[in-house]
Amino acid sequence: MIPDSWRSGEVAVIGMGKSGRSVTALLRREGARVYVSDAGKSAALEEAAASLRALGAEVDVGSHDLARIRRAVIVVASPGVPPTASPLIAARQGGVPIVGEIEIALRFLPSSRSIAVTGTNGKTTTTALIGHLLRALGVDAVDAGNIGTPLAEVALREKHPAWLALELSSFQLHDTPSINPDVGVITNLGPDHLDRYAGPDDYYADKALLLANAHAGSKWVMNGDDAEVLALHRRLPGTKRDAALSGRTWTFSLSDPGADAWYERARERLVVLGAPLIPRRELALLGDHNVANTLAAALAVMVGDRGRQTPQARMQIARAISSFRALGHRLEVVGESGGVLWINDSKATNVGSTEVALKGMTRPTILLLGGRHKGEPYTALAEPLRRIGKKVLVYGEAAPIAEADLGGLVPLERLGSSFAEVMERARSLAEPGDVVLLSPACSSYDMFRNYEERGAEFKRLARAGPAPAAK
Ligand code: UMA
Ligand code: ADP
Repeated sequence: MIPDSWRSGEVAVIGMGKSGRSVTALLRREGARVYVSDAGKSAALEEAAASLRALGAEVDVGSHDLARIRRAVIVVASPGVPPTASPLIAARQGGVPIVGEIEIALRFLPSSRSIAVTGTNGKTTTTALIGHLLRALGVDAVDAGNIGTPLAEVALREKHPAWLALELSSFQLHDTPSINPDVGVITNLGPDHLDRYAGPDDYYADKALLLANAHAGSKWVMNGDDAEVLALHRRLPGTKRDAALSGRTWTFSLSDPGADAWYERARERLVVLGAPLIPRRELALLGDHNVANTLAAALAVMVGDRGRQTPQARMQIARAISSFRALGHRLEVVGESGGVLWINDSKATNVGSTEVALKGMTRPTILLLGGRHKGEPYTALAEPLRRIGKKVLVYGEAAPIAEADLGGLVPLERLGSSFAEVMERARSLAEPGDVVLLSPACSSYDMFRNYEERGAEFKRLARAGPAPAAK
């Protein structure tokens, strides 16, 4: 499973998060010598270090031994470690190849077929839907990758699944040179992660790597409404123009009857591969963007195997779509109290996803916007906010930038970095009939461990109600 050259020295794993831990365990199981290091310092990392040492790995917590990394036979980078981080600079200086955890894990999963999903927004929802539909059809399928279960963890299992629903971020694609899915899906593209990339084109270039190994048997599902996705697809050598070289492509669209899967709005139904699949009302997810995610997922599952296009399979797929529920932190309705509706969209970590959330709002909305700035301007939010925004509360590190972009265009108030204070202010402004929407367009890392913690805190405070008045 691993080349002999890797056994001639040490494999250096950078980062001891989920992916670093699983890939270390996998490499140790194969008998490779592994040095794993993490720049962070915490009790959780110490605990992880102890369990990896027990597997025979050598571990550093709190620093990376750069000289040792420079001498490694291969470096395995965690997706959250940027190429400018010192251990990756050291690896490049030493001429050491850098790969990601997915690249290693794929070597151990030769018999698992895959539907791989990338894009700026909707990856997790689409991946979860694909896994759900496959399982409903009786296929032995597992969801993995950026969705949360490292692929190396799946590779460590005794039994490997027949199919993978594999979510891939741009960071993961950057270091997965042999990615070669049976079906590849791109949900949409918009600027994101500009704190890591020099510009949107560099970010899109990593997304394009999904198609890097396109061949005659490849199957692609592309967003036919997204000019950037179509441009990316066209730019690739051989793709689309020569199916004999690059495989076949299917498109989904929210309006185009010429697409392979489309939303027939006039009759409020999803049409896939020439026949109606399911009425819109049977889909329990809010917003047009989720119709697009569902079209993409159904199409990917159906083109993956002709047996999934029979009338019986279509019925099973439709039934499974109607039983799929929204994932947490994605336009998740927390509840209504005193006529005020609280919605947790903590996973909206870029401007595009917040724009989509605002477009879906039908009541005066108090928007909680802020966190760690990722480099995109917030100006695209002015138009939907003018339509539905009652007030924008900007907070956290991004507050001054958001205020500079949106102040004067929409009613806005700048707050500090206390989330409790932000929630208190939202509550005092909200009147019956309003919505309080956490759709922050930023990452959470300035104030929380991750978006899940931010969303959980929003839900807790939303449900806690006003603090009892002091006696
Ligand atoms: N670290 C170093 N040195 C550095 C920088 C970081 O040691 O120079 C360490 C940190 O101290 C930390 C570790 O690296 O302990 C973190 O690694 P990581 O951020 O790659 O986290 P993992 O736990 O391995 O999780 C990763 C993905 N994280 C990121 O891409 C940031 C998870 O996606 C993914 O679910 C998991 O692998 C399994 O595949 C999360 C994510 O936020 C959900 N993804 C981004 C997104 O969706 O926008 C791309
Ligand atoms: P990702 O894994 O790409 O981050 P998620 O499914 O986790 O995608 O959703 C992240 C955020 O983007 C949520 O706020 C969600 O409401 C929004 N979203 C989901 N699908 C789409 C889409 N197709 N287009 C735009 N925004 C979307």
